Amino acid sequence: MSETQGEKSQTTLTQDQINHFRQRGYLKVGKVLTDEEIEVYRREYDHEFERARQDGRFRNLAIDDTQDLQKKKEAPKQMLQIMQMCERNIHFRRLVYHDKILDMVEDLIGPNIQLFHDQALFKPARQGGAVFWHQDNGYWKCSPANLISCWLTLDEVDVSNGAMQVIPGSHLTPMLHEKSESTSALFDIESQVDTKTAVINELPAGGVMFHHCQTLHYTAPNSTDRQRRAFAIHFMPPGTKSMHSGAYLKVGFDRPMLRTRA
Ligand SMILES: O=C(O)CCC(=O)C(=O)O
Repeated sequence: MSETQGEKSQTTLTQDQINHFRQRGYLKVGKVLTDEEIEVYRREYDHEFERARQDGRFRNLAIDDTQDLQKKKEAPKQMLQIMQMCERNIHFRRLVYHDKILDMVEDLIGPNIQLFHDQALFKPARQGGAVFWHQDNGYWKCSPANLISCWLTLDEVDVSNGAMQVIPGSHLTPMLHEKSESTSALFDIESQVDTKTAVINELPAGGVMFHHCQTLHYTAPNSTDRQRRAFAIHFMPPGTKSMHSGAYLKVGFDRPMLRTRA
């Protein structure tokens, strides 16, 4: 865990990777965590979900399709979320300060990095629900829109258990997010974007990808026998403000500085 001072002498990402992120709004990096780290984070993640089941500190983001499922005799979908894992667990607190991750974030948003928030996003085997297409900043309404998210996997992910899908270049156009007539999702992508252009980011366990806060992204239901444990860290340059009045997501803008270089 470190607050770093002084110049970073060279970039961690290659210039091609940085350009890829700037032009397409996402970057798949691959495995970053060591096997030892994966083992620790899996154990702590499972422990926190067990604890959250008891104290009710998690949400199910899956659209409530209970009635349809009852007809189909299926169990209700679950897209389980624990916000601010870094405040519940010392290991996840360390993870938001992970040097290798912050080095890459620095290459993408600059040397002063503040935490916006973090969340565990768990799709249980077979029952894992979708996260519908959205731009994060459609909800956050932050300005300037220069936040980035690091999406970390604790299990191998592919299209069938909820790998992240993105629309390349969509970060260049902010879109209105409001309740659509035709679907239960908040954003009616089909009327605005050709989803055939989506890129599926398969990753191994311990893998990392980044997306810009305006990149359209989606994760499919988990239809496999494998669970899909993911963790997202949302970073912002200091000075970021939200157009929401008061604190959004119960997080203010007085969040910890994770790295500063004067
Ligand atoms: O983990 C997921 O399924 C969705 C994650 C997501 O939407 C995000 O990190 O912004």
